[in-house]
Amino acid sequence: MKEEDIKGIQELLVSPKKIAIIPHRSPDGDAMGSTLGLYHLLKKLGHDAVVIAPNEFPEFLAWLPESEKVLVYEKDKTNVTAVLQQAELVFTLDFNALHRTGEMENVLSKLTVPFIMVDHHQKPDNYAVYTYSDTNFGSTCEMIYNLILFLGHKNLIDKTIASCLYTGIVTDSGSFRFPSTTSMTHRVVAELLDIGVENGDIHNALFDNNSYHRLQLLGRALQNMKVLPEYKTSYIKLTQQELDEFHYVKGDTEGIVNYGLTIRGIIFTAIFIENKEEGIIKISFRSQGKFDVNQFARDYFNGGGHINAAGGKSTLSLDETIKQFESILSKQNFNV
Ligand SMILES: [Mn+2]
Repeated sequence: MKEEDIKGIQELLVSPKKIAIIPHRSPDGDAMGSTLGLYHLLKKLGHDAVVIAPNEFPEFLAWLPESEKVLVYEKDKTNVTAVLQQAELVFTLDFNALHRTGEMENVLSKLTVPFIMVDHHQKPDNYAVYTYSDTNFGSTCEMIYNLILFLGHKNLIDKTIASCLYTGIVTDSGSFRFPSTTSMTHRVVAELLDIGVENGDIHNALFDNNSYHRLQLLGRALQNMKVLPEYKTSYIKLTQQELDEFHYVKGDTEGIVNYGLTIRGIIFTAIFIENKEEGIIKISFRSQGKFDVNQFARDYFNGGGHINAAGGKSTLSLDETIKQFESILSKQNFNV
């Protein structure tokens, strides 16, 4: 981070302020961990902080300290809009384009107060007065840890803040196995453990909380998997009917996409999930090595993300979307 940006943020935080902290829509462990971690720090500094999620966060994150105080825009648009309009400062964490907040973009884009962005995705928009954006980081939570140090508040990191930050680091790194995991990541985690993070309990809370239905849905998803060895590609599809059959609740399909990469020789995988309510097919892409799914998602499926993990969507039917996907594969170079 630039010295003058750190100074600028310090100046903004010098007197108590009403601060809104925003994760992206359909927030994940990193989005909720970073926003709540920063929230607890700002409260300790005497600010009137609030986390405002565009929509509901998944159940497996409900143990995060004070997640019950998170406001959900799409559940209560009128009141939450009023809260947003009173904010004197806005942090946007773990995303870099306001459309990632869905409908909430309409409110955010009209605010005139300063925005601060902390994020690790590619190609940030320039809506923020201070932008801390770096794709070398595996998680926004690791960047928030750095930001707290830059601001001179390391001594304020307690077990609560550390647990929030640990959550984003562990979820966004695939439990420390993605290549974005650095020696610095492990050093930060070591510090967080010294502060008292109960890593075993957090792993249990995050990963050992399947419902019976979710595992059955996973079983169906795996049976639906197609493998295209000539393109080193696999993909999974799930219809709305299948989601209904297994009593789908939000978060149930989280992580299923990753199974496609665990097949020997596969470097590219996708999951296509039909969403009748929104009238779209939601797509997640994963890759190993240099095959750039961020570019792929941007080029063909109205999305984006990171080089090895990205999302997109399609307004075609599920079958047509998959047909389109398969036809694009022949144009890709998988010998990267
Ligand atoms: Mn992230």
